[in-house]
Amino acid sequence: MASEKKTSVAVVMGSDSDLAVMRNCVDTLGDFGIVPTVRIISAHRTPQIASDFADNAAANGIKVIIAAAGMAAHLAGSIAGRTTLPVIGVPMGAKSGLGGLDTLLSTVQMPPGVPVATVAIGKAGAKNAAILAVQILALSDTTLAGKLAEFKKTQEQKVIEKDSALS
Ligand code: RP5
Repeated sequence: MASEKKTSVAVVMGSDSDLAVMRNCVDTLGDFGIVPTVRIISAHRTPQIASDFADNAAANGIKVIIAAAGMAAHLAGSIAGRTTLPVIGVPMGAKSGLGGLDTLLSTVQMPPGVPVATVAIGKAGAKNAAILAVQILALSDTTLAGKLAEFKKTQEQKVIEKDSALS
């Protein structure tokens, strides 16, 4: 089993086939200076490891868990049921021929009392999961809060420049 590094964010995914999309999440966290713990853990194929991960995450120093899975996606929900840490779910797209709608619904439709903060399907969601994790951490980290403000400003400026280029 991969060792747990002492970082504030864990990025877990159900399969190595999710890795190409989830690189967008890891890279975006990197833009904010966060090197996450990255794990391949499956709610269905490695259920005991998934349980152990969830049970030990807080004690291992994790503050936010990002969980990505495809098809009948239960990884984020099953982790959320075993921890008080915030869990962000990333639905993986188009593995089943249903375009990711199956995955979106199985990630977002959690019963009351066990929230999973679900982002968009695929690449956009992978990136937004990272930004949402940074926003959570920035509530108690002024350096991160400053980086977020800078990120927003740069993003805005890029759109303004594209708009100006049209006229
Ligand atoms: C899910 O099943 C994984 O998260 C992946 O998105 C999907 C298919 O897995 P593989 O068959 O590609 O390993 O559990």
